[in-house]
Amino acid sequence: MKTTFPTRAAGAVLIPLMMFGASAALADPEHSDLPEFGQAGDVSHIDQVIEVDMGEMYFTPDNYSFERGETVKFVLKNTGRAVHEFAIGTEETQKAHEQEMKAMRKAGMITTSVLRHDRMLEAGMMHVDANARLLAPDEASELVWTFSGEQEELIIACNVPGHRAAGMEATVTIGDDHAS
Ligand SMILES: [Cu+2]
Repeated sequence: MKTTFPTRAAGAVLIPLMMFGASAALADPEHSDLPEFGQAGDVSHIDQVIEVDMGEMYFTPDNYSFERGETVKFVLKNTGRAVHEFAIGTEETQKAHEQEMKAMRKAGMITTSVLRHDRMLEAGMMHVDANARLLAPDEASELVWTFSGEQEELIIACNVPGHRAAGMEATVTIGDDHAS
C-alpha cells in the first residue's frame, strides 16, 4: 500500500523507532562506556563564537582547536542544496550516528534535500541530540558545546549517508585546560 498523505499511521514507523533506541540512550548510564567529549554548553558563558558554513560536501572552517573546558557557540548555516548535519563526536559516536541516519533515510524522514519533521515526530525522533544539528537547505541553527573529557581529537561530521565519505568532516583538536 502506498500512502500519499504527508502524515502516516503511527504503526508505520514502529520499526525505525526501535532502531533509534541506541541514540536516545546517549545519556543512559548503560551507555557510559561511550567516550566522554563534552556536553551542551551554558549559553550565558560562551567563550567563543564560530560561524560555520555547510555545503556540498564541506564544512568551513574544517579545522578547529579548542581548550579543554571551553564553551563554544557554533552558528551553523546550511548554504548548500542538500540536507546536512553538524555532529560533534568521536569516531565511535559518529559511526553510531551514521547508522541512525541510514535508518532515517530508509524510513523516509530524510530525503536528499528535505527533512520530514512530521515523520520524525511520529517516530519520536526529532533529532535534537545536544551534540548535533540536522539542517535543511538554507536552514540555520546554533549549537553550544563545552568541550571536556579525555579526548584530544574529535571529529565534526555530516552523517547524512555518503556525505562524510565524500569529505564532509572536520577535525577538532582539544588542547590545554581552559582558564575560566
Ligand atoms: Cu552533508
